[in-house]
Amino acid sequence: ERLPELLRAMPKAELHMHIEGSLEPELIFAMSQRNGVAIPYASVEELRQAYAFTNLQSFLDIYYAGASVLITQQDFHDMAWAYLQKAKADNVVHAELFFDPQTHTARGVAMQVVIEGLHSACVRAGTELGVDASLILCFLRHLSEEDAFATLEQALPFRDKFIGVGLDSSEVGHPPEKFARVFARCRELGLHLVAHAGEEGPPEYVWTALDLLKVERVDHGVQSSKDPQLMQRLARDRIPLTVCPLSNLKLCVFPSLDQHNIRALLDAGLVVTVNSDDPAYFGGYVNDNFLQTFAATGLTAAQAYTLAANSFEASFADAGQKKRWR
Ligand code: ES4
Ligand code: ZN
Repeated sequence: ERLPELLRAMPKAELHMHIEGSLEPELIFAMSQRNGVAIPYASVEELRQAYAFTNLQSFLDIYYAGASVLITQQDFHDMAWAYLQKAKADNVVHAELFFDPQTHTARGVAMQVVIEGLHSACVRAGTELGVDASLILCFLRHLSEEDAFATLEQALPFRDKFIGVGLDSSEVGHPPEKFARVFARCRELGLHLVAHAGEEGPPEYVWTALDLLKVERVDHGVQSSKDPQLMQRLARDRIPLTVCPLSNLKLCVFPSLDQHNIRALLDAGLVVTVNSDDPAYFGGYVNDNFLQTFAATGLTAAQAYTLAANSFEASFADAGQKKRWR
């Protein structure tokens, strides 16, 4: 089979993955034991069986429980290093990793432990794997503006160790405008800006992410196809969408992969990319997303090339690096 081999072999950038969502059940159990943190599952198998989701919130409840075993700087390093080795195996040459500091600082884990543990793995990936990796700090949108500002304050001593900020967690009922002032401050600080919008939420949330938060990319954004004017705006301004097909399938955003709208988004001229979101929870890493999506929807080799080129264009790599990729 030539198309699957092309999908596996082609160099690509991964732009939408939550590092806490790469924690495999085996690693959750190992860390639970070495840190003496109890989790309400008796075995790796029992934990994996809990991975049956009906919507975003049903996933987030288990995702935050899994992240509770992360305590030491070594834990954060080991988690990111495990992901970056998988990324290397999938021919990812550039990765931008989301992390959720509030999930950890709320449990008493210091910001320094989180950021330095993750960052050391990113540096190691550059030297040992030739994978260029950087971090994007995400604010949890179900928490307050005040909490987000406090988190930003705690992270600023480590400003050189992350390249941007994002917005994630429960979308419906938490529209982007709650974070307009935090994002304005981050913009002044020269941070890159992204936000989850239009995953489960309406096209309106994509408009406000663009116009009020001034994001450079939209994470998911698949609900945009319900609004023709929004589609025109995304195409005209070449605003990338970081699409995560297996995530959308597992969280029941689409009833099956063959009904995913990725082809319609591509046909409308949008800068679509393919990503894994939470690979340990959604049944696969980035190449699994490519392979299953292409098998289900009949995308072509030309579209594979477009998706890979889009991933580099949409990345926050510097202009010199982008030139070398073209
Ligand atoms: C997430 Cl799939 C998804 N959506 C929103 N927030 C998230 N955090 C981790 N995965
Ligand atoms: Zn996500």
